Amino acid sequence: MLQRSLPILFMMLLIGLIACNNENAGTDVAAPTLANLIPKPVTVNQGTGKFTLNDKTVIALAPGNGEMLRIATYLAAKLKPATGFSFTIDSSGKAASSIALNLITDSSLTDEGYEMKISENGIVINAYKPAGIFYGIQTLRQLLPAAIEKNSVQDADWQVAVGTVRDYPDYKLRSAMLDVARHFFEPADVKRYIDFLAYYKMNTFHLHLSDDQGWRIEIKKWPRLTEFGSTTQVGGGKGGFYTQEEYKDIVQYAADRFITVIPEIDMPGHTNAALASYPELNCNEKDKSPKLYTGRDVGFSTLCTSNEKVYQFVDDVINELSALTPGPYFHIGGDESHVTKKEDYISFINRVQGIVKKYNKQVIGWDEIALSTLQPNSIAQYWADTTNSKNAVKQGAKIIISPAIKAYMDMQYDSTTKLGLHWAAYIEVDKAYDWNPATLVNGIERKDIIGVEAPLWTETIVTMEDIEYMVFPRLPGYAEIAWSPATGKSWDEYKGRLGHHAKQMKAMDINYYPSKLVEWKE
Ligand code: TNX
Repeated sequence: MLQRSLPILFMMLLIGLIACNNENAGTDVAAPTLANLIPKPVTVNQGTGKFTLNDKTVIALAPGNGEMLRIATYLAAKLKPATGFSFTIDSSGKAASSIALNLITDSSLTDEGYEMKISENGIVINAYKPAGIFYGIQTLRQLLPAAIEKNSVQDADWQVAVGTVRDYPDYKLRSAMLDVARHFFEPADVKRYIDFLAYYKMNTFHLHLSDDQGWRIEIKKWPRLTEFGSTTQVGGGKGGFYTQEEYKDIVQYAADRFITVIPEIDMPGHTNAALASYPELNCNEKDKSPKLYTGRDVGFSTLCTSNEKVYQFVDDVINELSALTPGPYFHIGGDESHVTKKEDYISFINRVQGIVKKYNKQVIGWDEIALSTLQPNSIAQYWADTTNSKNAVKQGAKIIISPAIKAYMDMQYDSTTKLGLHWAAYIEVDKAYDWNPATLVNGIERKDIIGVEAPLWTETIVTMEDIEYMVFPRLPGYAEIAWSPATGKSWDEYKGRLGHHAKQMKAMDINYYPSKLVEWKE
């Protein structure tokens, strides 16, 4: 008897060993929880029990709304690869297991808010507007095991904790910038960056499209900007640019994720690439254009502000780029124009604001633009100079808060960081998180602030891996500053949640900086 059962016992032991060694088996054994969301929702209540996605779960929605159907399709595309389930989109209202997406008439949720009810039988996401449904979906992604972010079928229990969430953003504008001028990044990288913003409920993407080292957007009337002005970058190398079609595709990709693109053409300084392309934009036209520039200095170039040709150029650029950009904003730069005489700078910015207005866009400029007479709806972006920024407020302008000392993602974490700069500060992950835009500057109050932006300048940033290293893990913190209520925030509490996001960053293959200040729960 014993002899006959020995091989069976041995087999059972072997199977047990294999099961224990299989890293994928029952991935994420921890009980599902609502406790680790970033940005932290306005209210969260965890119940008991769990809902488990299965191969019968459908995405349910009312028929007849194309935008809702598009969002449901986006959700299915996010959930299918890792689960392998089909997630049929269903409007019969009869499914046994479902994720239901509903528009409701509760305007107190605001345009971007949502509520989510998870029971053992299914999930309901309600919102007043489609954007809110989209943000509810981002919350759902974070509530599932992190393996949901993988691109191939994973062996996991797709559980979500029972509970409710009611959530809406604090700031209207929640933004990150990417400088594609100092180093050029291909559309695929830009889209990956946009996906990062969407995951953390940011709604604005500022694209810095021109600088001394390169001009990155095709302008049909001024073809040498890209034929010549785009052909290098910091340190040399081939540079690059977006055709108008590629730019439109990026804008659409962002719009599909409820993200508005702010295009920036930086002027009158930071214009060497344009000046090198067209001699007539220089005051010393009779001499010659400057050469293309591949260094890292700032503040040495200027458009010739007394030259009418320059205004034709600016008009054409703003006209073409505005036509490609559905969003309400046009960023005119305006920073560090150190070689433009002050009176010339002021008259230039005043005139350019009028051109932007003519093409039905709202002006945004770095805080120096407050030296000019701001148009009633112009927006100043506080990055360095509090006097300029307060002056903008006095003129009635709204402010985007992007202080270099807190929010510049190109600043090194500490003195050992290999990438990045440190002219403004070292910004460790705690310092990036632990500040309040509404109390940072005496004289700039909550009511003056339209939103928060974290810029990434790319003098030292060459690859997507470099981008990820500087952006993560600071970006989730900036997103939380912009989305979640300011009261009750603390680094100590936040860093626990952030530690849990290591799994998601890993699942998304993000090359993040593993700050020692955080206990990473990979
Ligand atoms: C300042 S921020 C700049 C950029 C640089 C950045 C580097 C701003 C408006 N101007 O031109 O890339 O510092 O951190």
